[in-house]
Amino acid sequence: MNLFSNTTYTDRRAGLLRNLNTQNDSHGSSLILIMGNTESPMNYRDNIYRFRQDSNFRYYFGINLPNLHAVIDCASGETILFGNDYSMEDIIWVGEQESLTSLAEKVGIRDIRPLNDLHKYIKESDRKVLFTPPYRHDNIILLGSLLGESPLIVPSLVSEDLIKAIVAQRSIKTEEEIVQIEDAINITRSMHLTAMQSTAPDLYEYEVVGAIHQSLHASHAELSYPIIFSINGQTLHNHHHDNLMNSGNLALNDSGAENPFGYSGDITRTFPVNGKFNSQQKEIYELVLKMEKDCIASCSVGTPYRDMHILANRILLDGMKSLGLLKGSVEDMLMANVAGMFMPHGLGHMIGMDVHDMEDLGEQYVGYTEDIERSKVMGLKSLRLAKPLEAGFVITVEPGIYFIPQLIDKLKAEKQHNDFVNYDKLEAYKSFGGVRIEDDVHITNKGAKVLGEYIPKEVNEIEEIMS
Ligand SMILES: [Mn+2]
Repeated sequence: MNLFSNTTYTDRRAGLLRNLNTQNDSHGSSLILIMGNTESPMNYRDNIYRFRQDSNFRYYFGINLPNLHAVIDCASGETILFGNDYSMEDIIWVGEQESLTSLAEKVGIRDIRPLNDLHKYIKESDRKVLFTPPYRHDNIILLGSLLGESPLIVPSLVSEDLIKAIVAQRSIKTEEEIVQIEDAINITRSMHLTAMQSTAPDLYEYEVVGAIHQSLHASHAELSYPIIFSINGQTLHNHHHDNLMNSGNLALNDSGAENPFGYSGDITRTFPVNGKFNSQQKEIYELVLKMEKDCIASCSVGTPYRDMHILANRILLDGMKSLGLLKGSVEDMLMANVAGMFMPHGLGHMIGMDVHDMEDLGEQYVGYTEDIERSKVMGLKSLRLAKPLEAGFVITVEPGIYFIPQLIDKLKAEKQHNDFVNYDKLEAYKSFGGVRIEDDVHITNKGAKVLGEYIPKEVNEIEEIMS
């Protein structure tokens, strides 16, 4: 099993208790319950999906196995791991497994108790139980039974102080985490180079997706999210791969690996199916590339990420004005949110063990503070990270420009943005698709650093790889 040293886990747990006391010093007698994930059946009990451990559980307790739960006693600082060793029946069917005692020792835990003792322990201790938002139904039901509450109200009983304490800690990546994230990005890089080299006219998208999977699994990695690979890049989360690719199409590949330590990469590249950008594609591509590079260069400690999203919008508006697709003052267009029509998603998000890091804890805790109000306009409303950047954050920077024919037709019919949009000229872009370029960036006191080995993104570099 891929584990950091036991001091990593004991230090993380001690840090969590310190953070929790900073939130609220009345938690001295509480219990922190962190639930691991169970196996998920696909179509009958023994036919299961790939097991994915809960990220909070893996962060604090390391063990990447199902059916484990852990309690940290805020008073004593001690951890109890609840779980069962394999029975002979288990060994017959799925083989031998390292003992829980041995695994627990590697993550600095000495107190291991049978899974069935969890109920009794919670009941008899009669102390306040702090837990994070459950997102799997089996854990919601288990929590209901542990707390003696209806599963329906369990999600409303989560501890905001615990959420804030975890977010504060997991947001700042340590050096050994950066090593793992870079490993995930380097595997992701091979997926992207493979995709560029296997794309050609008259192939189906799924044939390239198959090659991406091959490259991923050959590195003993798993997907950090379902692959987006499509000639319809204007559909933001397009998980269908059944189109025949034609010369003249752009292909958008947004895919990433989760490495054996459980850290994620999230990269997007867009390239021409026939290996050569036409002039229309090149103009829009170069504009998105400028948005990406300028935003990365402007990221620094203390800069609100919301400002970076607005910078991307400003470059988009200025560039599309130069191409004759927009008209009028860029400041007026910013005020009228014309950019949301062409980039309806946010500029980026935190990344770490989860591709959208810690979103199980609530996006508002990860990306916002109490005094940053969430926008309601297209684009900005989808910004997952708005708050000022801190040293140690790892974030994605992923601007895009999309021509969504249905949206263009709707806004045109409603005469929206008539003062700014040259709808006649846009007609020639309605089958363009979309361009997105995404890298994963480490914020340090020296500025922003793109993590991982370089993944080609200049026009000439992509054309060279595909030639
Ligand atoms: Mn992303």
